[in-house]
Amino acid sequence: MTVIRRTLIVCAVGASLLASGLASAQDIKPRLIRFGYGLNEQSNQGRAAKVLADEIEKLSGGKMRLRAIGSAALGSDVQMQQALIGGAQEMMVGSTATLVGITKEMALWDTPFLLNNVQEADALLDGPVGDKVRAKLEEKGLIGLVYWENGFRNLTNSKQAVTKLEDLDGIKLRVMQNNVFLDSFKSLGANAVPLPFSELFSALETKAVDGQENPYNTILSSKFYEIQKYLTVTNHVYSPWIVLVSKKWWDGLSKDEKNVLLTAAKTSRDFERKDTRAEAAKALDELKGKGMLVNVLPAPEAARMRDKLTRVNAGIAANVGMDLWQETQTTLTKMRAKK
Ligand code: TK8
Repeated sequence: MTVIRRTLIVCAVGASLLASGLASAQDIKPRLIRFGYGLNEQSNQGRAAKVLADEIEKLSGGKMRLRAIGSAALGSDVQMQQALIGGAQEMMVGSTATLVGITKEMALWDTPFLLNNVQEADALLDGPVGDKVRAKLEEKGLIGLVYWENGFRNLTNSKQAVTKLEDLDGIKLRVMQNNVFLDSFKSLGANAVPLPFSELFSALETKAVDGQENPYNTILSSKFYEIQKYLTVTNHVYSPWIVLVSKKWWDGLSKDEKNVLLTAAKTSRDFERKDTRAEAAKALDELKGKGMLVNVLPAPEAARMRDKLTRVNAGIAANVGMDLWQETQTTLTKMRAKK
């Protein structure tokens, strides 16, 4: 054993003795949870973060306190994930798409046109398939509590109305930091550039990129209508958000504390989906009112887009594993047959 290693062990023992000595102090002080998210406080993400904070406070009788910190003030999705893994931050919510580099199974949710409606999303995400994907995070140092709805994604840009596939040619399009999105939009002819969401507004404003894709809610809450003239309804993919906990920190919680987090997370999920859907139903009209020019991609062009995009499916299936892919397809087929 080297001197350094011996010193480390001595320090570790010392630190844990100190920690146990502090336990009584901790009983009085509330357990502080730093919860980061990327959108602003006025967004659907911000509103649900508040519900989560209130629930945790209530269920723990004030012994646990969640501080929700929005607008990526604690970092981009990817940076926060790393902070959680390292134990420097306790919780966050972010896009599943930005987790693919850590857990390849998350790419399942990036499959273009996988889901037809939000009922299918809820069933798949809250069922065995969603659970399996979530469970994969654990070996990477993360606990996935629940999925929130980000929503069906649509295209905006500042250059021209996209009425046919070829209109994407030459559009510099910001995509999430994820190879499925990068490949998908490259295969559609766009000049796809991966960027964190936290840098997106200024990239659009300075014309470093011409366009982006996100649900109506985000286009509205992030004020993209100020700098994007054209909105094309494509609904090309359903994006979930996922509420994450640092496993390092989670492992130190009592059973009761874990239960508080789980129960509160479920309440926040139910609120968030309802709230997001109510907002999405009104958002398109609001965006038109703000001056955006909205067009629905004509059906034959949508079919061409679908055809090009679903070519990335084979790659996704291979990445997430054939078992998971088949289970997903079977679940959806069964659901659709029931109607
Ligand atoms: C917010 C992101 C955002 C996502 C994106 O942090 O990056 O475009 O849709 O919601 O997670």
